[in-house]
Amino acid sequence: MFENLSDRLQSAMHKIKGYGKITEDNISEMTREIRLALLEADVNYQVIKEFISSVKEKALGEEVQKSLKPAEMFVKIVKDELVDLLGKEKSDIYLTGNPTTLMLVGLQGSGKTTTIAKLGNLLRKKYHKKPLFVACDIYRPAAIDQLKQLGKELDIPVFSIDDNPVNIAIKAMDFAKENKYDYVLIDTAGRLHIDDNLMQELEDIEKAINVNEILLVIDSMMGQDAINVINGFNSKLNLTGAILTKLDGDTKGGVALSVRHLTNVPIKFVGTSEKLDGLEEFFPERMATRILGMGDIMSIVEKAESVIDQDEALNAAKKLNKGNFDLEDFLNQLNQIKKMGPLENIIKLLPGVPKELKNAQIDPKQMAHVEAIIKSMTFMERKDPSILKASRKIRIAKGSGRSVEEVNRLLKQFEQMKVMMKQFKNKNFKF
Ligand SMILES: Nc1nc2c(ncn2[C@@H]2O[C@H](COP(=O)(O)OP(=O)(O)O)[C@@H](O)[C@H]2O)c(=O)[nH]1
Ligand SMILES: [Mg+2]
Repeated sequence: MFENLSDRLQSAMHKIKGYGKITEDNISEMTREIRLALLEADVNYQVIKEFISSVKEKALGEEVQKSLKPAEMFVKIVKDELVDLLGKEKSDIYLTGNPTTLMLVGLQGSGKTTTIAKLGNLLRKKYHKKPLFVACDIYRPAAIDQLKQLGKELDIPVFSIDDNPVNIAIKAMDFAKENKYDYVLIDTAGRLHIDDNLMQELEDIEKAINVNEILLVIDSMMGQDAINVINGFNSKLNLTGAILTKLDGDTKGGVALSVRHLTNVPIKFVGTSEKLDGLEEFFPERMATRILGMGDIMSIVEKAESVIDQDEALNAAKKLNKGNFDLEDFLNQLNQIKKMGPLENIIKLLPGVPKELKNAQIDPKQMAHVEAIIKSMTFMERKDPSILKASRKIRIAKGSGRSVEEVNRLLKQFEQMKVMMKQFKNKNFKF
């Protein structure tokens, strides 16, 4: 995410740490580098100008000059300004309607339909809502099919009837109330450009029913044009927020960093993959720390919480503590980690990880091999690997399609891990 911007800002921040004290000269040098980084990231010119002047003013302030750690102070100023630029506080989604109604709008291909599905998934999982999808993009039959397909995958019903979008929305609301759905998500039609007919249709839906949120979906690859699109939609509809999609692609970051400042529409969610769990709530603070390479532990913790079975994790921790963690437990833990998605995505969020490692592709096959080896063991062998003698190892190697060396390596690593855990324990680490 925003790799180039991130690299450039981080190398600028790194440089300043080499300076003993902060002078006007090196502030100028730093801000020049930051300015270039933002320009390259396609951040709006006006936004850059204000950002830089604000950083400069604060850096020249007395507090920094007198500080014992001026470099840290400078980094903090940049971070705080970034947080401000991204919207300062998290902007929550409306949850307390009865039912709550949300409409997604945006250009064609921006990701509305996919995001409806992701939102339904998230609202149900995190906020225990009972969502209903409404198909108001009636012009392309494929669009309705796409929503139905996604609804089927998630087991979330799709309200779809043969009528005009306004009537569909009205009848969907009645249906939701009768059937006690507490979150209505309306998928709307898009066009390639802002178009009067479409705007009129969206306005008519807004007037006909009580909509709590109108969220504009924007493709983050779009570049500066996105600002015109947002202003166009915002002038006709009461937008309550924006969702930036495709942040997993090689978007430079300009839109994300310019939107809030130029339009005052808060970013509420970001799309981070094509999959149905690829939607995150947007936290300005976390995004800023991520961009500056300070890591984003909170996002890892949250991701872990959403996919990891708490009881199982606790159980494993207890076993580790007692020293009787076996290969069966190890296999369970591997499966839990797998649920968090590709490992390289998690590593990217860790603070202070060197760039080479961040960009390393972790071969999922490696994990699959470990899994295959453990699965080729009998239950007794997993519980007590010490019974594994040569003949058993040969059998396991054959069964898993791996070599005996690999089996040995895994066993050795597992023993080392146990020793390490014991050391933690002796140091009174609490799990
Ligand atoms: N990589 C990635 N692809 C996305 C994301 N959101 C949507 N897409 C893809 O963008 C394309 C258009 O999405 P769709 O929901 O049909 O857009 P709509 O025309 O606005 O309804 C589809 O291929 C989606 O899979 C995202 O966050 N990341
Ligand atoms: Mg669509």
